[in-house]
Amino acid sequence: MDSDSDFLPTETLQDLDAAHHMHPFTDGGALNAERARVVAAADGVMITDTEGKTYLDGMAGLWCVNIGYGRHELPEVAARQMRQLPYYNTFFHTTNRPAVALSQKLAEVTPGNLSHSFFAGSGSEANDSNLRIVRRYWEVLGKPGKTIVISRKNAYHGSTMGSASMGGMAYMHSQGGLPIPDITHIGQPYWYGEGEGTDEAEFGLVRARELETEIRRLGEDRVAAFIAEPVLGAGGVIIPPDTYWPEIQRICDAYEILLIVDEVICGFGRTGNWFGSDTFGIRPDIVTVAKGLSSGYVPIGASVVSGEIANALYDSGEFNHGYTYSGHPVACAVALENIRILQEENIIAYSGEVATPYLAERWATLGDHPLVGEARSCGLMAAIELTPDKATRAAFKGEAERVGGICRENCFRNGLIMRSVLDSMVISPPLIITKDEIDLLVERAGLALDETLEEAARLGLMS
Ligand code: PXG
Repeated sequence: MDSDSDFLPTETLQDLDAAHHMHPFTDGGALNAERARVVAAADGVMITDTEGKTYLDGMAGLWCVNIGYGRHELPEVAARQMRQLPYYNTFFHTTNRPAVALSQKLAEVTPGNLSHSFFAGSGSEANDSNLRIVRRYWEVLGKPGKTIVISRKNAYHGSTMGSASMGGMAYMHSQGGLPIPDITHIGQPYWYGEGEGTDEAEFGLVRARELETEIRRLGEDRVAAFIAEPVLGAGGVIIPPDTYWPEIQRICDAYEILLIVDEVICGFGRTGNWFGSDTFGIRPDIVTVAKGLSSGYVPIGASVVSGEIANALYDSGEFNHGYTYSGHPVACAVALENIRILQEENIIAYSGEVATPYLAERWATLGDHPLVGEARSCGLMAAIELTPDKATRAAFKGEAERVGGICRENCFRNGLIMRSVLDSMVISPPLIITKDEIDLLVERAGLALDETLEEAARLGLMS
């Protein structure tokens, strides 16, 4: 980058950031007391800040840089596309080469019979599209009463009014008058946190059957769809018991409702297969994709739907929905190049067959740490649950989130980026992470845990 801000000292950048930049999901007072970390460059699985400190990025940015940083092919494709056709819309009976090619490619790689893509600029936008798509679908089929979307508590589906309403984060609903009408939430398959004293397989069935109970409570003629992530990501890498998804699928098949699988995190290799739906044997009617679709190099999202849904929407006049950047040629070209690299370099096979079992084995060793109640992983997403008492899975004294926050800071100090979700720690590294880098990740996580244990004891947070 050759802009003036490249040459500004870190402190000036931090002052200007504090003066003019509003950060997402951020307590401004807390941020400005500490100052923002200015990230300047990245390569492979490592990022570097303006002070020259490097970190192993255990989060692949924000669950998205699946092919890793520093691939020169993507900016080259972007520059070529920008020179040729930087923008054109896909409204008014026009299209462009990258949008055509990407929609064809998504029909090839997405699960089952999904065949048509409706493009968006992000996962949130794509989920807002989904809300309108499923309601319009039933209206066209002569069932306009089917408007309710059932989702789950603690789900994350985005930050717009529709997607945040489908999300199940109570702290998000508490600001801005959410959820919007006709969205309900059932329990999540979080056995460690909510299934105490129960058999894990049985708990999976119980949580799945909440969907059936909810459909019956509302009336099948009122329910449009169920939306869920294969593994809840932002909610804390909640991996469902093996019994969960087959039962959900049975219920979706037994009732006349659509199944929207939000693959924004799980898609493009995160769970060791192309899609979380492949890993869990799910047959979606719609998938939401974003993040790994472009490995985060450009913003893009999409709703990929079955031919049946696409035809219903197309054969009934105009579907009054779309974004300026639906089918953006540069974003589509970059996403296509990202998928080419994933396919030609067998990155998903590597992550599933080599990195996944190695991470599972090394990550499980963190479960022996006195501060860890459970270590779990699915593909290249993983979590550890922090607790002062392994046997009882007790909570820490004081505010939830405090010990998680301490651990996150200790990770940073040790050159590792892990995200905290309340008092659990999660990772989602680039899929290209090597065995040596997995060793380094686990080693640094272990050091951070040691320091966190010491600090939590000193602060009297252990019960
Ligand atoms: N669905 C899922 C499953 C997601 O994880 C979205 C939709 C929304 O995508 P966009 O592109 O609109 O952000 C997401 C996004 C976190 C965190 O703190 C996770 C996300 C976004 C921001 C923060 O873990 N996931």
